[in-house]
Amino acid sequence: MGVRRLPSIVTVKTTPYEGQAPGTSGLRKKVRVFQQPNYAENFIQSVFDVVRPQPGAALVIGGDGRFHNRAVIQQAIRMAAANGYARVLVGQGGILSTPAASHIIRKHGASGGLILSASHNPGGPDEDFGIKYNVANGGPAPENVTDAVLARTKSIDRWLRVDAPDIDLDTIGDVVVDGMTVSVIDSVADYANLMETLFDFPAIRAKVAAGFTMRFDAMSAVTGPYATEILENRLGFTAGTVVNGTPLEDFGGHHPDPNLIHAAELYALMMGPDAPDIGAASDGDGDRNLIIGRGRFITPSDSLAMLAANIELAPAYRGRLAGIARSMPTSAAADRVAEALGIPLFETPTGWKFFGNLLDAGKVTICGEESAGTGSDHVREKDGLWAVLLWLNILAARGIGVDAIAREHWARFGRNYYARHDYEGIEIDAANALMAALKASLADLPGRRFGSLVVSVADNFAYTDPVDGSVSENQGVRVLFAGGSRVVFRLSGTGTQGATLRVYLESYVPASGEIDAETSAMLASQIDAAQQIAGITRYTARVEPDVIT
Ligand code: VG1
Ligand code: CO
Repeated sequence: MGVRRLPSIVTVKTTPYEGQAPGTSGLRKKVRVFQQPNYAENFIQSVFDVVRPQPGAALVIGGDGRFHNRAVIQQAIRMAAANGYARVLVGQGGILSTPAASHIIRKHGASGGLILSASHNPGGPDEDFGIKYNVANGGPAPENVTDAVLARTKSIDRWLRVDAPDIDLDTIGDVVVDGMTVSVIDSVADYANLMETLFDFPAIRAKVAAGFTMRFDAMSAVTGPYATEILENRLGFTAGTVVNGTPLEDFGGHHPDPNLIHAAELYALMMGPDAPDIGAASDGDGDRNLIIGRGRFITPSDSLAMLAANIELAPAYRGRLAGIARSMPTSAAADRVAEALGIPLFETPTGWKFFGNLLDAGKVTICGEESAGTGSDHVREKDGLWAVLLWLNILAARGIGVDAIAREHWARFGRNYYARHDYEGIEIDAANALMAALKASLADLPGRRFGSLVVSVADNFAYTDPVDGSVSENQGVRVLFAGGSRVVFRLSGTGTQGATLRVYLESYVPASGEIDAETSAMLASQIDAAQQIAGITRYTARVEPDVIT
């Protein structure tokens, strides 16, 4: 890398914008907000002012290809050159999936990365954009960094750029921008190679050759090229297995959110007579996954538990499952696996950044969230295709289908019936009032009865990181009932319009109980209790949730 000549720095005067707090996963706002003069620049400069790149430092830049991606990337390159980076690695076309970006940061020893994505939020001129900073381990910046960035956004008075034209983002190779090298890289090959080191590709290929079928819905988002290369080119699934495989700036007008509502077509196929053996989908930036077997939807919480229970069937994980981590609202299905295997289980706040220290310290090998995120220590982000490939590896090794894996799992560990109810776009004041009242009532809840349920514990979840001792408070309200069921309430930190109340519902049935029932029926008393405890309709005037996942 070496020392580079001093760039011709242009200092641009600016004033702070309100509300540039990085949420659960970076700063997310409407595109129109990001298009205001200096808006993206203020945030990126605040990141650079906090992380202060050392001489020789490299920065990875890539996004999910949504509208406004290229404009921000070009500007970020000029800013990186002015802020002392020696090298920028950028995905071809400005595109990198979030897990691929994490891999590139690690592989090239970069000091960090800017990921331009609003993930599962819709894209287009009137929709959402986002910027997230990842640190040198490849994972989302921890809270001490995001707190410092927020503080900096409140006092920022200038940002720096060099005077340089846009670069050609579509041609692979190196260019020099005022002394800084910009490498446009093909991230698909690197990522696909990494996957080949983790899983038994020959076994999966043999199963595909023997007639195993799949549909993968890339939702017109970033995963298309990765999925086509891995599933069709390397594993031999027939052409057309990957649908909606071309990344579009507006995701074809859809929410690139892989759940039963936004991937309804895939769900219908999987429940119908022509279902392939497995259906899967990924989100805007490629870090989430949806798994549906023929006639069997696997909840993300169950998927984490089932993958953990079988992960040692994959070559790279043989004999080394150290521990499991899940976010607090994720069901306790994984806890039962950890208990049975005699390994630790960590319960973290929502957001992948809380898994980073556990993964770095080797305390856990697999992590997951109820919101369709699963991943391992191969990168420091959740990874949609990774989860799909682990399922394929397990199916190939076990020689049974998705539904059989699920039934066998529940028959051994019992079943955690689970659903999340989202109330979207509610008034921020109403949402805050609901949460405040809920927190004020916590002390009185234990011992109270709601229908058939009796509260055993009620608290506002706080987490002490076992590695660095940092404390994160106010991470969601938990109400635990006797017998292992619970409701959890928290406000979303990724929305861009009003507030979103998330209500997480769970009931546990032991292996000897009713493990083949309808989820909604098994959660009816928890739903009633949640209404009574939080007064959802009273505060929000909503009778039904907008989205049930
Ligand atoms: C949501 C999910 C959370 C996930 C986050 C980022 O956050 O609940 O589990 O880590 O999105 O995922 P919130 O604060 O809205 O509940 V992604 O794929 O949008 O980067
Ligand atoms: Co995502």
